[in-house]
Amino acid sequence: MPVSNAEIAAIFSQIGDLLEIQGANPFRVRAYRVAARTVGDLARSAAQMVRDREDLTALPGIGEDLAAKIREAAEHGTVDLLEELRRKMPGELGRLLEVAGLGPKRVQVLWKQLGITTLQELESAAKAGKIRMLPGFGEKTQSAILKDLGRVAVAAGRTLRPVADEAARLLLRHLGAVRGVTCLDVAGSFRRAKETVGDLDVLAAGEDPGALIEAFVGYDGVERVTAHGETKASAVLRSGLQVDLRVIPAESYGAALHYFTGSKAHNIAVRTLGVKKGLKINEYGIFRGSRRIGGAKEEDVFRAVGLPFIPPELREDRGEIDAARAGALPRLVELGQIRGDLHAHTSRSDGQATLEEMVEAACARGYEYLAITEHSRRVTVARGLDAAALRRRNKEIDRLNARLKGFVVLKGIECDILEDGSLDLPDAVLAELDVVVAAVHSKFNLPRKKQTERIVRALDHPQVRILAHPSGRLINERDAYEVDIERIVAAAAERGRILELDAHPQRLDLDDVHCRLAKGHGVKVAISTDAHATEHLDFMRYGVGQARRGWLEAGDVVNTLGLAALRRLLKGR
Ligand code: DGT
Ligand code: CA
Ligand code: CA
Repeated sequence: MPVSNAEIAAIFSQIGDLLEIQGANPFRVRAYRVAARTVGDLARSAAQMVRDREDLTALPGIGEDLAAKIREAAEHGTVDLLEELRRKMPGELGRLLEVAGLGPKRVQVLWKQLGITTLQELESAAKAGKIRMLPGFGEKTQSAILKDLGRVAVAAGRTLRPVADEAARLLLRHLGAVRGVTCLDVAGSFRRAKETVGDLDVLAAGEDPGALIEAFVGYDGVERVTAHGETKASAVLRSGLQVDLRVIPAESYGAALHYFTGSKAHNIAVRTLGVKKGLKINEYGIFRGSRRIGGAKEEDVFRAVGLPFIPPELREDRGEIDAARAGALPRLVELGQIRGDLHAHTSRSDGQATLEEMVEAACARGYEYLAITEHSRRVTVARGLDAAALRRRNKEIDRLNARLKGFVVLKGIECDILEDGSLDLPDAVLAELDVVVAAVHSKFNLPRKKQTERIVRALDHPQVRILAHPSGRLINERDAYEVDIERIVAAAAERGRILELDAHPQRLDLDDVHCRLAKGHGVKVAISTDAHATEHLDFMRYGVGQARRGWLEAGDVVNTLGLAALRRLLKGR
């Protein structure tokens, strides 16, 4: 199997971390981080580009040296520089940086003075009270470290959607080719569309269970097999993702699919309903006494307890059973109902594609509109636009719109919210746009009250329509900033503002719970991809998955509207 983009990105970001701890030149550190992002966000396989001898220096932020390192990573699965840094710097030093409050300087002190190189050692030292004695540390830092260690350990074990989706797609294609296969599904959190998965739970049925198991353990994406039985096997894939395969008899398949889809809390609630009806429900079927009364189809399980089918995304025991019983399940929004995207970048700021390329890609996805929302001037790393550049950009869009039929490019901005809640561009230029998306990109560490007031003030601005990625989290990388989301939702409701569900797989922000909170307040949601390349428009499906987990229906999502209705909504208060 070729080395994946995610693997190359991980190599570069580890190099960045280790260089930083070593005290290397910050520009050099940043170059590796940028390269990690560039490769990680590529929709095409970097390894394939290397085989095709493509010019890698055409990629943003990639010079000759980094291009050579991409080739090295693609060909050998590792890079000499990383191996050398690791020899010099043992353990998990890079991962210590993920702990809140630990920068490279502090990690260096921990390493040099206490010999700490792993999260485990860090925890022991903190518990023993050794950290607060170090120069530049203190009681507060020590307890902050202890508090954050758990999060870092958990985050490290969970896999993001794109990696899980790709692994599942390739594995199902492989298993689907086995003779006599009749059913094949990925259950578990994957099927519930959770934003990250702990492992993949694959279920299969077919004439020849042995052949399925052998095909699985012999799959070339498998790094090592950890269990190998007659109807069940487990393995770790080369991406590090753990997979369980269970081969199920056809008469039990639906019951098993329900059971292994979970969640556990939902299963327990359904099983309890069964008990009240004198039924036993488990992964083998539905039983009255010792007599099997169903279980071949997943619907059998729900029918047995008097419920309609509950979509997997709702199965968290968060009220879905009561809603089902009352006939009040939501009609969840579907990918096919999405008619446009309201947050995208082009190469005018930090995107990878031109305006024309982005528009062509949006048309190819059947959309009616695409809002181009470049960054504003304050976000210098993303080459944000000032008023003059924005006006030039608007003219370019006008010229393009004049040529387009049945598709409209909306003039937008992802306008930076400054520390005091004011916007990064003058009102006059904002008023010339179709949609102003406001976003926080700095001062993540303001106190909760200040951060909340800052954002509410931005929502007060008469031109602001959409608040982008409201919590600011980056999954597995950065927690949400301290902010009162309930207050922001209430403020959005009062002002008729829209909240974004940023569909980038590392953001998925709003999260599921906050989507539902928004819906409860009558606040509309925009599912937007925040695309920085044409292929990123496909992140929409992750956003729709999250929206479904948040109980959203088409009527809750503004980009299910046709252009005319959307324009009315954006113009209104
Ligand atoms: P993950 O893998 O951490 O992202 O989350 P899940 O939900 O995929 O959990 P996993 O892989 O441990 O188990 C898959 C499903 O199997 C889970 O969602 C529900 C079911 N399950 C596992 N253990 C139990 C249990 O002890 N009782 C019940 N009722 N169901 C269970
Ligand atoms: Ca799982
Ligand atoms: Ca599992």
